[in-house]
Amino acid sequence: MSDAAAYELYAYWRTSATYRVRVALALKGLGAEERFVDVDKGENRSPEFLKINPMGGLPAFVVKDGGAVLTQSLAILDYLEETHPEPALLPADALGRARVRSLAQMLAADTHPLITPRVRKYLAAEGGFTPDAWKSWQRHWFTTGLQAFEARLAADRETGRFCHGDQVTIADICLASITAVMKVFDINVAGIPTVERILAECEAMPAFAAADPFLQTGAPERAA
Ligand SMILES: N[C@@H](CCC(=O)N[C@@H](CS)C(=O)NCC(=O)O)C(=O)O
Repeated sequence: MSDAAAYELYAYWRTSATYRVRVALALKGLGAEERFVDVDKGENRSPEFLKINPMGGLPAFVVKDGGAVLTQSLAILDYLEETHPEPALLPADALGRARVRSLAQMLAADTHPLITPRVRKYLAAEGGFTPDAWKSWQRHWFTTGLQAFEARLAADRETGRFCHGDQVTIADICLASITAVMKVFDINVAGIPTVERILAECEAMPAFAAADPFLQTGAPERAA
């Protein structure tokens, strides 16, 4: 893999947002040196990490030449797309790009933030959430997001082998990033056949397979 020395990626094994960057890097033939930040030990809230990302979220992406720190996975994907346009992860036309970004944000902006550790910790501490209540919460928001995503895919004629035509885009990356973390939490959503068909296409590609959370540094053994 080329360019591994050009970037640093602050990462944790199971993070959905970091998964997106890992897949995009791999699709573009790039790499990054990973810096492990243990979210379960609260290292993302340490003074050192908050200097890197005051939101305390992973990933953070460092462009070593100049030292710029990028946060927000979709902004990092845009940066990679602009600096390494091939293979393109956005369509060539403006309407297509808007559709792909809309699909991506249905999951990255409207679904994923609701199931993050900071929300879990707040609901447990301030809302009296038991582990079972948290599981129901996770299931509810994953289901809401993925069933809406399925409805869009099933209705739109632009849907093809992948979310938009026959090329992988950031919409596929965001989709797979959500279902990868659902597997970690052992959550299934019914009634999403188009999503399942597209995920099978993604998971057959080495870039997606290599980003599997259970293959990352610090991951536990996958449950049998
Ligand atoms: N919108 C951000 C999300 C960042 C984020 O919330 N990352 C999660 C892991 S997937 C995290 O580090 N959470 C820590 C926490 O919630 O305390 C992005 O796309 O990069």
